[in-house]
Amino acid sequence: LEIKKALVTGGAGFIGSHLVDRLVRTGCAVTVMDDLSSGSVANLAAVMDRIDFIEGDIQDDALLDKCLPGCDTVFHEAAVVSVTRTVQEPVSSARINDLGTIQVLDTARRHGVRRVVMASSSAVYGDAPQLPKTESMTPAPMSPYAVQKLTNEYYADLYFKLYGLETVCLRYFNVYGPRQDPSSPYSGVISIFMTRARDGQAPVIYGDGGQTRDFVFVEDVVQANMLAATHPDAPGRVFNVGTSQSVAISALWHSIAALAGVSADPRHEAPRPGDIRHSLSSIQRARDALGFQPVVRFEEGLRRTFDWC
Ligand code: UD2
Repeated sequence: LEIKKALVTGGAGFIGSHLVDRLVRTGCAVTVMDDLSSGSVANLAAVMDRIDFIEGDIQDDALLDKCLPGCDTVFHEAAVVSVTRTVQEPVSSARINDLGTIQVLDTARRHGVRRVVMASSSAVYGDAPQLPKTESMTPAPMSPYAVQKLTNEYYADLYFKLYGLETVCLRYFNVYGPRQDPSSPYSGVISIFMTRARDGQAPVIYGDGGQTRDFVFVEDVVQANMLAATHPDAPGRVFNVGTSQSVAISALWHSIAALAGVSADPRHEAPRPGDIRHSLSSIQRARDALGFQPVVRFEEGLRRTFDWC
């Protein structure tokens, strides 16, 4: 399958903008819709003159209607991406993450879009003890964010079965890389630790640092999106996107401190409420069905992120 024209919601964000870069490189027409609530046009600087950029919110159905004509593919990356914010604002975040998503799906259906690839999250697994997390496990959402993403998946499945809209959901694990905004207190631990290391400051580790995460480099996430958008076996399915390897948070700080040449000891604070202890993906389904294989090794990804930071 070929992508000729794509809409990327949230295309000015961390993950969305890398996806836009790739789509532009492959020669397809790209429209970006982003309300710039967490994204930034600076992320699109290299491609701005080759895309259509529409500033606006996915709840604005008239605007979505203008973006969709001629699109064969939609990548839906727009969301309130902070778990903490959804805990503080369950209603307004549901408007964006749930109603906004249904609006994207329905507009895509009405315009005869072939496929919609949606950003879901490993958050849907909650803190279930079974490792690695496989897509066949029963979800156990523990935050509004996780419930919202799981709801998105159910709608995606429904739109596939009910209307024949080809939908694919990608459950991202901990994505990292350049453009992950380090200034937000809700940002990913890697961008926070790198900013600290760069400034010669000690980081805060919540809990004992023995919690582990499956960190996947943003370019590998882009690869998963491209496969999900083009592979004939993808529609109607959910796929983990991770590396099947995990790193402890205290070891992560050691790696970053070594990269930066600093030796500050972390300060430990109480564990974050609701923090998951271990997170590790099985990516067998994406590998078997789509040929997905992450290629950026953790050391390389860290170095490339640090070079950017
Ligand atoms: C990630 C995703 C989130 C959701 C969730 C699903 C990111 C940024 N967030 O949350 O969207 O999908 O997974 O479970 O990818 N930590 C510190 N010090 C800091 C910051 C973080 O010790 O300054 C710890 C934190 O307590 C946690 C780990 O580092 O144990 C990772 O934190 P995170 O915020 O990067 O990501 P996570 O896994 O909470």
